[in-house]
Amino acid sequence: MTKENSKVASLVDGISKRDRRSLARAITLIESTRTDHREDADALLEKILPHSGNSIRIGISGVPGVGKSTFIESFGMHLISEGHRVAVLAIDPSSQRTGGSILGDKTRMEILSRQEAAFIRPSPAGGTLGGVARRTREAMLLCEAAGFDVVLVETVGVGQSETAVSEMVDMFLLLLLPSGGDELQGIKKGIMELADMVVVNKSDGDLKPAANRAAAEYHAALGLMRPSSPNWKPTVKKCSALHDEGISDVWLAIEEFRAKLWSSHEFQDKRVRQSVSWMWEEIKESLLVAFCDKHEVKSAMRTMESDVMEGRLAPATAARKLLQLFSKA
Ligand SMILES: Nc1nc2c(ncn2[C@@H]2O[C@H](COP(=O)(O)OP(=O)(O)OP(=O)(O)O)[C@@H](O)[C@H]2O)c(=O)[nH]1
Ligand SMILES: [Mg+2]
Repeated sequence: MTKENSKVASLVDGISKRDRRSLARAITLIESTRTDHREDADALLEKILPHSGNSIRIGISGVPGVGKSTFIESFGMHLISEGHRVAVLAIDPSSQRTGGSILGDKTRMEILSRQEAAFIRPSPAGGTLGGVARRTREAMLLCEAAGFDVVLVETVGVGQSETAVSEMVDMFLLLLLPSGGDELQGIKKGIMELADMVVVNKSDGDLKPAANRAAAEYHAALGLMRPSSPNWKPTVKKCSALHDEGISDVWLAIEEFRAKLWSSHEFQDKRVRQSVSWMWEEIKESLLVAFCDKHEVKSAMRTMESDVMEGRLAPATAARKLLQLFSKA
């Protein structure tokens, strides 16, 4: 057995024994961009694939400060008390800043992170959204193989990453603040449309009446949207992550969602569809990297770009010319 293979074998062994350190090392391996690491990562993924998939994958999004970390801590502890094992992954393509505010300095989910039945992994630093999304998908498979039956994928609700997350999970949960109409305007309609469940957080103390109003407004807004599933109408829940209120209700609704989609086979079909589109995403991402790396393309790219900018070349013509350079042996 070569050195590389024995490294992969020991990671596979550790993961099958639910060893969190092996899982963490395996994720570091798949995050590496080194070619030899990539080969090991592929070998590892092939080995663990038959043991993956046995979880519910939940995307959690919301603007900074809405209480994602507080919610995940409270929700995670509730799940553990019911015998589940919870993995938390984060997607934040901007995380080269400070490691991002996600899982950053403010709330570290300190209680949850100390649990044997929890695994928390911050967003891989740097890279494109496509790259970060790809590594998170693979990390998700590794977590499942390590026996985590609930996988939470957290993202900040400010950009495109919600779409990427919603495409890799079974259910997308949007956390919102207890404020009225203006708030509703501030949330991009597109993001609301992704939500299978809206949770109004901070429904406590003085904020309770506002939370009730907001929940009613969101309920009405969701009613106007065409549901993306024939088997599920997006619901609105209220909770206080800080005071652990309404958290078990959220989980009950998630279980109902899973049961409904499972019995209608929508759950399974969605996973299959996601796998195929993941393959194509992977092809696109890899082709683009290879394209930009090719010497002939690199040296012509700038000129082509300025030709397009100054109107000397039609964009499609420039693209075709560059593609010809790429496909030349
Ligand atoms: N009153 C009240 N405050 C809450 C609740 N949940 C979170 N908070 C507070 O809101 C602030 C932000 O909470 P976080 O959990 O850090 O929010 P976040 O969405 O993770 O923020 P980012 O990581 O910056 O995106 C903190 O001061 C929390 O204590 C809640 O249910 N009720
Ligand atoms: Mg946070």
